[in-house]
Amino acid sequence: MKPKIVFSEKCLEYGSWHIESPKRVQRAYEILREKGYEFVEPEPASEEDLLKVHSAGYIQLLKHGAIEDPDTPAYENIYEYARLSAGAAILAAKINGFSLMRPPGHHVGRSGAALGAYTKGFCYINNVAVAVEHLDKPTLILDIDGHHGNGTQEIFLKDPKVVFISLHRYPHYPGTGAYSEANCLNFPLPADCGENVYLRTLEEALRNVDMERIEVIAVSAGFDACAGDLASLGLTEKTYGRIGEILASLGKPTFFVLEGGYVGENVGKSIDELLKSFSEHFKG
Ligand code: Q9C
Ligand code: ZN
Repeated sequence: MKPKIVFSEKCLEYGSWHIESPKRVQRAYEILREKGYEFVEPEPASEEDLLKVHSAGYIQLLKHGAIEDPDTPAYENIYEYARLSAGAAILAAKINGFSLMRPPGHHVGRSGAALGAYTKGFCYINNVAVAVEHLDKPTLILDIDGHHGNGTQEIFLKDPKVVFISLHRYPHYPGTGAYSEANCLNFPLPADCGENVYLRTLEEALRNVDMERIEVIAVSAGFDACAGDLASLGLTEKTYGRIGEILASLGKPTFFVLEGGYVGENVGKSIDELLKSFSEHFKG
């Protein structure tokens, strides 16, 4: 059975002028609806869930909209939109589904911009981190967004229940992820390296993980490594089918949380390839 898509139209209500736009998610939603996926509605994450990841001071600033940076606007009601996106990640974790929500999350650390980066890169709450803390199980977080998941790394660095793997373009925004550190395994890749290099690197990355100790796989599923997108590594939607197969071969309960990916058509098709292939190959 194909994973269910966690989605609420509320996430389309704000920020139409930004590159991280409602259009990108709306187009992906339409494509997945046409492909016959089932959808479920999320609830907002509780403040208690947010405080497992973020500092009380940061949450307070977010509530008051005092978090603007050059990438990450202080939209009206952004706290509520971010809480719903985080709640969708929690629901995806519970049902092994795919959270198709915005705003994304992997660049925001405990108290704002992470690891020396100057901006939060369109992120307000680290959705995947909130879901992983909610489950509280030994987890592999695999970040396939084309940018380094610097916020997620900051949050889980040296956390014994998490292994974090990120494949990303380097040098590129946010400037981190050039080397591995403790439980955070980073695989910097040159611009437009292409599918073969990418998939070989992913397989090598996964060989570093003691899978016996992992109970859940959380995928920070960004699609801006697609050819022509913001962090292009020259991938196509077919590459995500291969990634789905590799993930399925690990045989663990798996959930997915949308990060970047700014061409809606590519995002929708890539999600379909990823989930179709994952469910075809998964033997749980
Ligand atoms: N304003 C995600 O994919 N680009 N974020 C900065 C100068 C920031 C990407 C360029 C890219 C952030 C979730
Ligand atoms: Zn990205």
